[in-house]
Amino acid sequence: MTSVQLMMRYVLTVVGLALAFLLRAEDGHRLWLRMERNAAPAEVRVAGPAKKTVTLAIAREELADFWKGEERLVLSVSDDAPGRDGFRIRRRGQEIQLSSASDIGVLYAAYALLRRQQTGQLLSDGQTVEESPSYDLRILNHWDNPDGTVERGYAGRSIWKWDELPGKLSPLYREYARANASVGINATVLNNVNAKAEMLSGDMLRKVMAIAATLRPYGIRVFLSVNFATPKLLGGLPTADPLDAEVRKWWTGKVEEIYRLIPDFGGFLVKANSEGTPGPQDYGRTHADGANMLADVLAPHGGVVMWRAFVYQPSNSDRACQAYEEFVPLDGCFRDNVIVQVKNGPIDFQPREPFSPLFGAMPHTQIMPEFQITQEYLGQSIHTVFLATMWKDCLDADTYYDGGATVAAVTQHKVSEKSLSAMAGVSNIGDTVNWTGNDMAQANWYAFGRLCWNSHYTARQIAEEFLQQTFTDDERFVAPMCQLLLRSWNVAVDYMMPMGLHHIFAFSHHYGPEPWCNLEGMRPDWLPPYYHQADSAGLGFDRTRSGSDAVSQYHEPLATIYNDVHTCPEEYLLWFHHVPWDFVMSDGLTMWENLCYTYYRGAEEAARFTDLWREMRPYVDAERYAAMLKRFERQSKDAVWWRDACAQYFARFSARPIPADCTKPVHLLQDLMEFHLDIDNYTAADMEKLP
Ligand code: GCW
Repeated sequence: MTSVQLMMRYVLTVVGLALAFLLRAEDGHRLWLRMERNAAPAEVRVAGPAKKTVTLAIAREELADFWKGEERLVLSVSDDAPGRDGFRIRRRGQEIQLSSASDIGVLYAAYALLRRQQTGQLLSDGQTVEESPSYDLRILNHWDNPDGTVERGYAGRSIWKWDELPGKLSPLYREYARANASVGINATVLNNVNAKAEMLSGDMLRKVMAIAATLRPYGIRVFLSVNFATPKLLGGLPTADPLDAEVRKWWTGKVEEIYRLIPDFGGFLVKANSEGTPGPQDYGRTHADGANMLADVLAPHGGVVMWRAFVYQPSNSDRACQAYEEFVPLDGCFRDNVIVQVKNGPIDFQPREPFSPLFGAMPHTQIMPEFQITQEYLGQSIHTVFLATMWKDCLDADTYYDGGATVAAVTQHKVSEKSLSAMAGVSNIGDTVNWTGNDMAQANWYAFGRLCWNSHYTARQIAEEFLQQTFTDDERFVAPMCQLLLRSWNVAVDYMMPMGLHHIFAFSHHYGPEPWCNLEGMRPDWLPPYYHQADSAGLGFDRTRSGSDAVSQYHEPLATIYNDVHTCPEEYLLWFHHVPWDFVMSDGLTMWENLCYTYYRGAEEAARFTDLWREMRPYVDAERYAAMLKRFERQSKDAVWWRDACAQYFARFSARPIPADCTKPVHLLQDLMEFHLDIDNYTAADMEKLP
């Protein structure tokens, strides 16, 4: 080896080591909070009497550590500042004042100021900014089990380390609290709605107390999911009948025990008489009887009941109609501290659903939306799908209640006398180093918080902010990636379930297509043919007035618009109609042709995402670049898998060829039908096993 070669090798080694160091530094763990710490603390003063709270100390420390501006910062809690967690930031010359009626409002102001710094939205002299949240309760729902597994979790195991608690506190708890506070999330349900009774044992409650204490300074209140049969399963009572005096007494004692440990405990989330969970109907009582009993027990302590409306039975009635049928007759029967929690769509977090008709149908009841941040039905932690677009679609949809009110307006009680508002998101968080498995899926956690805070934010604004803070503010990265994120939901819908198709997933794990899945003896409403209804005449579920009549659950003019195949929005066509294969759509092509072209278009766009990501290489650190590249590549392969499976499978019914200008399928239908993916909790290694 010549000395020049030796020298080169040395240089390369040093560069390699430096790169490796940088690479470790960017494992995604810091989320969107990647500010550099100041060498010397910035000047921050706390004014006024409420100086001493831990929350104010955190606000002060965050700004001292990360504020880079020349201005002095003054924090104050004062009655003339915005309340309800809101805040005011005012710049006067060389001073910036951050004030709120509460210390948590001041902390939110601190994070808002740091976000402005990170995204280049500095305050000019004399400028005042005031913010207050759209929803009172901005709450994550963890579907985490006491054994550390996470239902529909794709990012490792639960961050709650029950085995180590209460003695040992994982540093993750504080980091979690900080990340949530930075986007305004102020509540969390620690455990799965499919709740174990043991969650309310004395031992578990002491563990919950330890978590609550860590989250409290960041303004986050803890809630628990409860199993309705807990008085039987844990308390040894013969019944869990909500109208039974002993049952009520048991809950009263349990709730007192909880509040002795956790004085600011938030309340209960309940999944009752749903997918086999126990509930008041087991005793001939209604959802209102069940919810109100718990609400009465919690009320003296200021607690709330979130009662889920995700209910359906394997009956003859269309699954999409059932929640409405059960809940609307109960309108006005719920206590003031009950909120009925409604999934955004009438079925179940499908790639695209119309909004649930329960929004706008229960004016005398507090209703809250539940969104799914974890991508159970959207490629899990492999596919990049930015969900703010989908959630905005729901929040901005006009329910036509009382002449016109969006889902956001209805759930923020803009049009009723109710007061307590809330929005829930099923978390995508696990103990994997980057929290969400997919670095880009952090955007969905971020977006959920931001939309709870202000449902008027646009998906674009949220995507931009996220990218600037989490990756780089270089426009050559932000502009194209923002476009990608904004397209990503539509693209996923195109390659999975276009035109209103839904629930044609592989059984149980819901990753990949299985429109043919027809397991013998299984509930029909858990099988794809129930939803797509493909036959020689056409495709789609007839929910018109002559079908299941789901359309009539919507206010006019929507009912009529949805009912008519010619006016039904084409993105919901196969949701509301059984459409003939040759039905001519607005572009002049038949339904069958459109179906094929949409699948092909989705797959092509997914492939372009991978190409675009390759172009982003100069702007992204090596570790996140490589991890995301693997995922984008898999996503484009999956899109082809979906396309080939669905186009070829439905061709069997349409008896029409896939249009000649579509490329030849990559997979044979028979092979895809014989493939069975055996996964429970997805890991990156599983990617290798897919078609
Ligand atoms: O989407 C379905 C999921 C279940 C989940 C259920 C629910 C927690 O497949 O895993 O159970 O919804 O929301 O209750």
